[in-house]
Amino acid sequence: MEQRIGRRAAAWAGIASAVAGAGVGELVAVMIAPRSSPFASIGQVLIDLAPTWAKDLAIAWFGTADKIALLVLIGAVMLGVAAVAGLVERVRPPWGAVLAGLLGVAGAAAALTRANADPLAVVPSLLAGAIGAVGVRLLVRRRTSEQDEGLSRRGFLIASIAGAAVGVGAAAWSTAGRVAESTVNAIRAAIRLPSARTAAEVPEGAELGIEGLDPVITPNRDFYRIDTALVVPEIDPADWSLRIHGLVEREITLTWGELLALPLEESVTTLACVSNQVGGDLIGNAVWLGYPIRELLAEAGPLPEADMVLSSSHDGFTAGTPLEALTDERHAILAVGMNGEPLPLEHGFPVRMVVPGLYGYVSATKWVVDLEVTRFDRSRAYWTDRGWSARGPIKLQSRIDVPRATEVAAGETVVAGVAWQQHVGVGGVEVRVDGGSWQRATLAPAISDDTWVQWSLPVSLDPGEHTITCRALSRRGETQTADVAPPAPDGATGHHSRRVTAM
Ligand SMILES: Nc1nc2c(c(=O)[nH]1)N[C@H]1C(S)=C(S)[C@@H](COP(=O)(O)O)O[C@H]1N2
Ligand SMILES: [Mo]
Repeated sequence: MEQRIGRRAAAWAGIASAVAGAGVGELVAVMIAPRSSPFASIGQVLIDLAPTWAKDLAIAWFGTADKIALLVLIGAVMLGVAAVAGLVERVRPPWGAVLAGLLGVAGAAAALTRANADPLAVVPSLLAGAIGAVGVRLLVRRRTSEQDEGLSRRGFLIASIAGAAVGVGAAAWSTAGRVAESTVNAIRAAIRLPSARTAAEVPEGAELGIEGLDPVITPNRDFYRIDTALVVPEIDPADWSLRIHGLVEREITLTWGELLALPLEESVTTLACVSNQVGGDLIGNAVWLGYPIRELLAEAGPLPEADMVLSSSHDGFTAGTPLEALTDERHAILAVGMNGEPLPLEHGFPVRMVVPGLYGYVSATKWVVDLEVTRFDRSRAYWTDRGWSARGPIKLQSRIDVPRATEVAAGETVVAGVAWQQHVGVGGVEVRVDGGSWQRATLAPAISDDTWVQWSLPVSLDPGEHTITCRALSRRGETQTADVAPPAPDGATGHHSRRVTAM
């Protein structure tokens, strides 16, 4: 007599098969290339397809843990589909197996869409799909009653294999990046950056030294990281080159060796992300070592009709920067160093762009390999294609860092924070307690108009609840707007406030 296995057993069979497939897929990805990982490939495509609201939500909910959240989501969806595959296989074989196999095909297709993808990148996902499909097929086979025992033994065996596979796969996933990174990291560690002219004097007093206030120069390890790269690109500088082409008189190709031989200069620029919420921490300030993009463009000779430079990264991200911002006198550079070291891998090693005054999404391309001189009405960049504004000048903003605690001692307390509008400069900061009048804070000496400045003000708080608010004044004489706007499409506005209880 023939009978079907139970529904629950079928769903579990689907899940066990998919888990085994995914585990093996991840393991094989380690051997081929970390970026060929089924999870990384699908995750990367989802990142690139995600609408603006979804990306905003992810950053708002998970901050810089948004990538982990995405991987968890993909895992959950995969398990759901796998369970469905098991259920389908139970009633309509072999369609469940086909569905399981399609998961692998989806991963393979995703892997192929990546910039600079190797054809071998399809292997981990196809293998994962094949294992999933065969697993579902074998596990959900109709059984006859005398095979009952056999089934449960077989089920136990396959579940164990699946468990082992996922364990190995997870370990592989976590070491994959590290193994590949360690090779490039070793190369990076051996690099001796040339000494440079400096436009990076930090004036006496720029660092107020107030506990809880973000330091005026952000250490690399604390520097915010925002990008669409699920797996950090690992680029051997020996393989790196930059091509400058498009609307130019002469095409230029620059190698790592040629770049390092140019007279590099140090400059200090504060980078800010357009996704930063009012009061948020997607901003940091570093001493960058690099070469002016202006000089390279002058050599290439942009044609008169050009008004934009589309920069591309090794992993396919693009940014559209106004040509003017790259040819005027500001320190728009191809950066190779960050706070005295080669760029950290996650901040764009070996070469990235840094452009004072513009949000990162239109200017700060990491792992940059290509500059196409073009026009705004001809080319669109990664985020402009997703509804963000084509030009992204940084808005006037200020943030309260201190007091950090929500409870403070009544009486005199110091309020301190940072204020910025890169390439315009900050002229002042004002602070208000509750509905009181605006009081002028003390500004620390600015490094330059391209960096944030620290500010502080002692205020007196009666016992009870208070709201402390700050606003910046620009060097152009503008006052930071109180109008509340979300990050999309061109940067958040509004005043930052902190609620504290004085006891
Ligand atoms: N290749 C690449 N470069 C990129 C991005 C990216 O997604 N990919 N994101 C940009 C954005 S949105 C910002 S805010 C800055 C952040 O630079 P950081 O991670 O070094 O702080 O990098 C920019 N450069
Ligand atoms: Mo950003």
